[in-house]
Amino acid sequence: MAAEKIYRASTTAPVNIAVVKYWGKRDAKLNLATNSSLSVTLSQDDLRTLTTATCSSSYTGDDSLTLNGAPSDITGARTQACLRELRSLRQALEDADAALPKLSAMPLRLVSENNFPTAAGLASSAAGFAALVRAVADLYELRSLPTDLSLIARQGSGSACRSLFGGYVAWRHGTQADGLDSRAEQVAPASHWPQMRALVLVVSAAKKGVSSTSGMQQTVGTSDLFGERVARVVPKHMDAMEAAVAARDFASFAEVSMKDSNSFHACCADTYPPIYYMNDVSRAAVRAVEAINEAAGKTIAAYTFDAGPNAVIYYLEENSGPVVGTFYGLLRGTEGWKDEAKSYSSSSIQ
Ligand code: 2P0
Repeated sequence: MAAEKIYRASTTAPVNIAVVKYWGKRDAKLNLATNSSLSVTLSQDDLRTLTTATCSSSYTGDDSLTLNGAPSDITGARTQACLRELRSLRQALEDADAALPKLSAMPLRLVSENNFPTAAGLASSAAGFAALVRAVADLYELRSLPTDLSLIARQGSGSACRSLFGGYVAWRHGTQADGLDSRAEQVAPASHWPQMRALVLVVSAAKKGVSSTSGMQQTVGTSDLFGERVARVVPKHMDAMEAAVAARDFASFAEVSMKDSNSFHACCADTYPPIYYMNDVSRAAVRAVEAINEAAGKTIAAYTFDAGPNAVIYYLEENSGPVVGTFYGLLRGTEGWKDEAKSYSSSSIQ
């Protein structure tokens, strides 16, 4: 008897770094955000997740996931929600066409690999869930649009919905209770602003102390400043950021990025008890950006920090000399930097 066929699909998904930050959920089960956010997708040459999904009627047991070579728990509610939705879409195709193989009934084996530290504030869950959802969607030949897959990836990890697109991506928080309007869309492709670059400074590759999921719920529950951020600060930043991207206005892009990062970390500090993601090396990166901009006499660099100490510095290619040069000088010459910070090569946007 012929061996049972193994069905297979592989995909990669990129990391995205928000310039207007997602922080806070209005529905923790569906991962519905309290505010919209906007991110820039980094090149997969530097940071990406590669996921292969297979299924076969010869497989026995439950679905499984291998992450960076080690077995990983797949029974969590978020992963289960993604797989359930993808299976039910496949099931609908099979119900409509009896000739299709019954992939939805077969156990899934997922093998996933990051080329960067997991859970170190480098958006590994974003690339991870985006790759998982797209690999299974491809395996099941769903032909769904990225914005529809973003609804599924969002349930894995909020920021994952943005990693299904390249370039400049908005996640609209939406207002519906079912979350069907809480989805990502591309604001502009990378080719719209090809000079944009991101320098990722890995200050620490250790796992972060407070997970985003629990940190943001503590902020929602205890920070008064957070209400102001959601009601007034983020809507203003979203409008200004979309206008800055449309006009390729780097000074405005940079100002909004830095202010939004500061606002997010201020809300973390206003959480009770306070959450501190940035450390002394992060603060030295802020001062370095200020010094670079002062020396240039205009804004040529912008910092942003997620739920960890690592810095992402945005700049335009034409200014890579003063920006990257300054940071490499710091990395080489300063105690603390030399030991703690390891830079990824600067990344283009894809
Ligand atoms: C962002 N972060 O917009 C913000 C900025 C961290 C700071 O999205 O609970 O891992 O899985 O929905 O997506 C990190 O939060 O949280 C995040 P869950 P997620 O990129």
